Amino acid sequence: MAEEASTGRKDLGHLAGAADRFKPGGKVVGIREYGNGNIHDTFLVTVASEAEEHFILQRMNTVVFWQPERVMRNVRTVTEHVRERLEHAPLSSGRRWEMPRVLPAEDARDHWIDPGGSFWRASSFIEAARSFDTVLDPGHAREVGIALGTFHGLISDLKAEELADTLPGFHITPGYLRHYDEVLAGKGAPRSPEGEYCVRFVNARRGFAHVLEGAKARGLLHLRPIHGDPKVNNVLIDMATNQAVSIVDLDTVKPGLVHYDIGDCLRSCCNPLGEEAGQWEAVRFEPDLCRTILDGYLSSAAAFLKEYDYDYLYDAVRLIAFELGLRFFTDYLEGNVYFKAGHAEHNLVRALVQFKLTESIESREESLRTMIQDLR
Ligand code: ADP
Ligand code: GN1
Ligand code: MG
Repeated sequence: MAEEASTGRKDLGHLAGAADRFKPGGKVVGIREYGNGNIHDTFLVTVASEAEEHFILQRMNTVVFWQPERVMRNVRTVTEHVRERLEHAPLSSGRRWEMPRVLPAEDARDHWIDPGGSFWRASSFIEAARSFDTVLDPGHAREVGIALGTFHGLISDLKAEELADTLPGFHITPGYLRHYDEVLAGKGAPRSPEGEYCVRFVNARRGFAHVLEGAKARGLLHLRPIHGDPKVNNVLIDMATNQAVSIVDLDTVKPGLVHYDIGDCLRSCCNPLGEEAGQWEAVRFEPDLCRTILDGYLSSAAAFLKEYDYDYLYDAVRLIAFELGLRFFTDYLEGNVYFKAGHAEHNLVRALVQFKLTESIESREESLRTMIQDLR
């Protein structure tokens, strides 16, 4: 019965039906849940084929991405752009770097909608690589930084008009704050000590929420193509060399501030207990990992960062940790409508983790600013 509990026996047939639509070039011989993403349902499909033994099958979350066809167009644009660039100019480092390919469904479309209305897509599997939910060691941290810098370089010449905005308002912190205020007004303040702590935490940082959008509006920071979601488990590491080989999860690639990406990468990687830490009181930000990641990132990105960009790096990591806590807390108040949640309080605990992380970042402000200054 354990098998039924994990995916559901009825669902297994359903999954095989979806997998069969993507012409895997061989019989599907296995399907299992894969990865720890918070948005889509992701499966690894095994195929009896000599060419490609695996592919990734996803049931897209169309509540979050309510125009999934536009997302698929973007993902194709990005992956094809990077593949063409690499064909003409391979990375000077000579390292392995791969982009997943969008796999066509049998009618040559890039998705299949099942009779129940679920939206399915498939992509090639990056073989002999895996991702981790927390950073393992300084070598891993450096590779994540290198991966983000490499990816920013590879998409730097994508034009804004080539990319649709698949998630309007993504990483616009003042917008999340407005939405939170509406939800709080509608649902009423939570009564638990943890809920009250979160409300106080957000209130104390209202003015800060505008820091990056304000700098953008003043013309100090500029839009560039970004990933949007470069957290540690979206970076794939080659199992033989321990080098980063890919960043997946390309649904949110669009013009934005590189600060959103750098902040997201740091808040994710410099939290050794991880986003899912049960012991949220013990969460802390690890400055040595931060230095190592920035060092890896800057090994390719220093060429395009401007003076003002450095001025806002400290604010970026503080803000994106705060913003994610605010997003989790709002989702808890709303009844877990956005992030997948294992139990009713899951997004509350996730919010507490991010708020503790934000406090830890704030307590290190002076040393982090000095570190960023030294890296210039
Ligand atoms: P979500 O948006 O739910 O996070 P992702 O697209 O990130 O979904 O997929 C979930 C996880 O599956 C990723 O974090 C990664 O570990 C793994 N994954 C996704 N696509 C691939 C791929 N093409 N090759 C290898 N692993 C992948
Ligand atoms: C989601 O899809 P996934 O799990 O890689 C979210 C990110 C959050 C992250 C927190 C589209 O990322 O913004 O930082 O959860 N993605 C979207 O774990 O909202
Ligand atoms: Mg992901």
